[in-house]
Amino acid sequence: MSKVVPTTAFEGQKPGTSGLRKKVTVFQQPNYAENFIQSIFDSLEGFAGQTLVIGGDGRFYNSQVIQTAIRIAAANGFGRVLVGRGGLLSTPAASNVIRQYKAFGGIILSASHNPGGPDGDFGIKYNISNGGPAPEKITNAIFEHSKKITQYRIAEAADIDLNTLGKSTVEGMAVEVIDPVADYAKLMQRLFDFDAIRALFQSGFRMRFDAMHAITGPYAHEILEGILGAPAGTVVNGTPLPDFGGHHPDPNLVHAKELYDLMMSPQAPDLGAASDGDGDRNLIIGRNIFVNPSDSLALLAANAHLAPGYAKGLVGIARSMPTSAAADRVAQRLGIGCYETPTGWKFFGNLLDADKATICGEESAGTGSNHVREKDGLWAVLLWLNILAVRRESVETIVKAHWASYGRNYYSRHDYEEVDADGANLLMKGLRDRFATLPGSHGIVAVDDFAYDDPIDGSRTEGQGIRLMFGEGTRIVFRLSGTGTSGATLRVYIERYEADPAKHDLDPQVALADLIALADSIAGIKQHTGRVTPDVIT
Ligand code: G16
Repeated sequence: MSKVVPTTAFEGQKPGTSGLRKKVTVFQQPNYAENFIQSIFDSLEGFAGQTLVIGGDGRFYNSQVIQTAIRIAAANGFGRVLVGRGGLLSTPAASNVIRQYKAFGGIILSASHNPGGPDGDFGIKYNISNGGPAPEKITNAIFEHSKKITQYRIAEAADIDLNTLGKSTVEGMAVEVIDPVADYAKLMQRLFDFDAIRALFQSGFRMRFDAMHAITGPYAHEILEGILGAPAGTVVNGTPLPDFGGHHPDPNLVHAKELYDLMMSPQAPDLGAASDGDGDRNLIIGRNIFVNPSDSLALLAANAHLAPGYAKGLVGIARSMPTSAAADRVAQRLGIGCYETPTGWKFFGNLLDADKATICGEESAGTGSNHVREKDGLWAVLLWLNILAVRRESVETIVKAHWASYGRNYYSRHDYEEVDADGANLLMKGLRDRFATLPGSHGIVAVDDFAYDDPIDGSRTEGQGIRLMFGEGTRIVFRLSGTGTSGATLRVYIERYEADPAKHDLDPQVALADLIALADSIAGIKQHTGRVTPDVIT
């Protein structure tokens, strides 16, 4: 039997850059998750009898909300739910399952790279039938509905056994517990030359993949060590834990410091890689060289033809606005389309569906392609492996040859995390108030607040980051993160293009030192945030 439960609306159920992310304690309030899930369904049409995919990154509270989502889906008339065993599905694997089984959509439970555990973060995201995050039209409708919701429908049924593969029913709705890895592994096998990568490992090539006790552990164990024959021990921290072992599952130079230190030491293997909480981000470090995500996007695009899945070439490259323009230079040389979108993978969906772009990427450690509609951490690692298997050069040699050929986009992102939201908003307002006077000072040639007109559906998105442009590819961008759960996180993105190979060996913090100082003096970072240094420098 289903029942209708009266409820009252919660404030602030507004999806951010990637779904609704809040503290676990917020989600644990009675009816909080129920309201949001019902608001999702109430904002959709035509799903009666259709398939819904449900999965999450295994963080604390994952299994409870999965059972709730199954019951609400049954009471709302879905015909079938596909759920990953153990309630697990990496975000890219969920995207693949939605596409492969022609599902109506999917609910992904994750707060990505944010910490987990009872005091950590939780999140709910809705993906549409193309496998990608819902566009703003839908997320806005969900938010509007969440403000006036008065009831939700839920089946009164026992919990599903999520740990056993197989079929059951909840009030006439079929529930299938599926292997979270199998379909994804097959997809990777179709895209990449697994024989070449296997031969690379056989030749003595060594890597370390840090799964950060998050979702990619089972995927990496099966694909890298199982199918590709990398030695046991290649994958570390490979068991997903509800609190990620107490760490931030964020593959950056602060939270994956152990991997970074190893890669800079004499014991470094040939490749170091990591992925985040829900498996869509990636970190790539060669022996002695960190590959920044913007460079990684450019390098993957320039070399993608070496992998069978991309042998025919790319139709276009898309990147988020704060991502460096390194990929634009590759697109230009290849003579293919190049697109600049706001931050958020959801903005790539239309370009991928319309076959305008093959590879997309973001400075926030996300790269992916038209194989799914999410960024894909393990995909990026496998493409790197495929390239290394064909070129048989070190990561450092490949990166430096790329810079020599295309020039180097010196790039860094400075994050001031969980600062006072009022101060951060004042900082942004202070910059906007000076739009008329900034050009002409400090070498600034133009200033704007990035806006995007989607070339496919014509929708417009405004207020996506303040850009101070200095000409010749030099710029400073200020943006407030849309993924944090307390206070505000200020991101400052700094970039300068250098064509001369003789000047490519600087530490980016040195190469960009004057711009970094200028960012503070123009925006008043210290004054508005009370912080002297960033929390994370990438
Ligand atoms: C999400 C989005 C990405 C975005 C990133 C950072 O990633 O999917 O598109 O670049 O957040 O966003 P922000 O700068 O607003 O914090 P993830 O991995 O957290 O889902």
